[in-house]
Amino acid sequence: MDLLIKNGTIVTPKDTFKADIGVKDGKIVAIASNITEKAQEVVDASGKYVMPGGIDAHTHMEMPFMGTTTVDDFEYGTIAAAFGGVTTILDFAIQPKDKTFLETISLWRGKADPKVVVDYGIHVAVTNLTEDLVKEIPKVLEAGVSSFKLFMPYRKEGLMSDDGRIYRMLEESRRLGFLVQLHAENNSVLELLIERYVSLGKLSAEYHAKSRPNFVEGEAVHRGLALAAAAGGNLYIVHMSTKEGVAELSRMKKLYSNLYGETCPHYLILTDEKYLSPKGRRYIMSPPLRGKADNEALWEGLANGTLSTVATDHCTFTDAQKDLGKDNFTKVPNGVPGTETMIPILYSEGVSKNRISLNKLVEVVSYNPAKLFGLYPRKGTLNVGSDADIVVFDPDFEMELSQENLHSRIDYSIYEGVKVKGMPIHVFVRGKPVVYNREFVGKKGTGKFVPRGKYQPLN
Ligand code: DUC
Ligand code: ZN
Ligand code: ZN
Repeated sequence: MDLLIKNGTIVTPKDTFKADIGVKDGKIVAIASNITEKAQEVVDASGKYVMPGGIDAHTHMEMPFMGTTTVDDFEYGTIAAAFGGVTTILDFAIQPKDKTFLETISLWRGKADPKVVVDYGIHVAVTNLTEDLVKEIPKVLEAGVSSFKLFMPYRKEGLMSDDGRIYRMLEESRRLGFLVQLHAENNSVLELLIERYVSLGKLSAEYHAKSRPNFVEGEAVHRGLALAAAAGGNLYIVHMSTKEGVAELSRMKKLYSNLYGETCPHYLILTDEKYLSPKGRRYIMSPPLRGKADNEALWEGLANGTLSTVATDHCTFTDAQKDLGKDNFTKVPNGVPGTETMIPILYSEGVSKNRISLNKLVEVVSYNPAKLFGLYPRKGTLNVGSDADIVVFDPDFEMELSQENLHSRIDYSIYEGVKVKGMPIHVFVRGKPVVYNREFVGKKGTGKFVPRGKYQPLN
C-alpha cells in the first residue's frame, strides 16, 4: 500500500464509524477496522474525522467579468480550495459569443491544466445558444462536460439567456441526460430598479441589494422550475439566497422530479447589513446578501433536503478591483471568495450549532455534487475503488478567519474575525498529500481534468 490512514472516524452521508483506509495507486483499496498491511506512509488519524474530499461545484477562476478578471487563477484558487478540504472544483468556462462549446472547453483547459493543484471539471456557461450548438451537445458530453449554466440576468454583461433558450436547453437535458444550471434573477425588474436608484443618485453598496429584492429571485426560481417541469428537464438552481426561492423549490419538488437547489456559505451566515459598512462593496455579489430569516430558511432547506448542495461561487476581486465601483454600485465587479472557508464554516456554524449533522455536511459538499455532476462513484465517497480524495479533519483545531491565514490572492476576507473550530489538517488528492499538517505540499499542474459522466438523479 502507498498510504494507510489509521484510527480515524470515517464519515459518509449515512454512517460514522471507526476504520482504517488503505490507498494504492491513487485509489482506495481497503476500508477495515484494523488494517495491518505495510504502507509507505502511515497517518494516525486518532481523534479526527476522515471524510471524502469536498467538491466545490461552483467556482470562477481566472474569469474575465465586468471589465476585470478574478484574481485567483487556477493555481492560487486551487491551493485555497485544498486548504479548505476541497479536492475537486467545477469551474465555469464562459462561452465567448463566437466560440462553440468545445472551443470554450479547450480555452478553459488551456488555462487550468498547467496550474491546478486539485482535480477539476468544467461546466459550460452558455452565453449564445444556437441550434448548431444544441447539435454539438452530444460531443460535449463525450468530452466529459455534462452541465451547462444559463443566466437569467446580466444582459448588459452579455451573459443573459431568454426564457426560450432556457426552455430549449431543458428539453435537451431530458433527452440527453445532462444538468441545466440556472442563475435565477428577474433581469428586467432588477434593471428597472437599478435605473431608478441610479437616477435618484443612490449609488452606495446597499442599493445593490435594494435593486435585487427577494422577489427578484423568488419569481425567477418559480419561472425556471415551471419551465423545467414543462420540458421534463433536469434543473439545478445555483446560489439560492432567499426564503421565497427555497419555499418554491420545496413546493415544486413535491410535484416534479429532477429539480435541485444549491446555496453558498455567504448566504447562510452573512446578512445585508454588510452593505452598510465602509467596505460594503466587498460583499457585492449576485444575488445579494439577505436577512436573518433567509439564513435560517436556507439552513432548514439543507437540513430537510430541499437544497441538495453547498458550493461557493468563489469569484475573487481585490479591493482595487472592487474600487472600480467606489462611487457607483453598478460598476463593482460581482463576486466573493469562498472555497477555502466552505467546509470550516459548514462545520462550525452548521454541525456544531446543530443545524445540520456531520453526515449531512458530507452529503451536501461531496456525495450530492458527485452524483448530480456525474462524478460518482469515482469521487464524492469513501469506497473501495474510488479516488483517494481524502480529508483528515481535526474537530478541535481553532482558527480565526483572516486574510493573513487564508490562501486566496485576495487582499481581504469577507469572514475577517469569524472564529471556527474544526479544520482540515491533511488533504489528499488521489492519494497524494496536497496539504499536510496545514502546510502546502502539492505541486502546480498535478491536478487533473476529470471527465464526468451523465447527471445522476438524487432520490
Ligand atoms: N454572481 C457573482 O456574484 N459573480 C459571478 C457571477 C454570478 O452569478
Ligand atoms: Zn450566477
Ligand atoms: Zn457563479
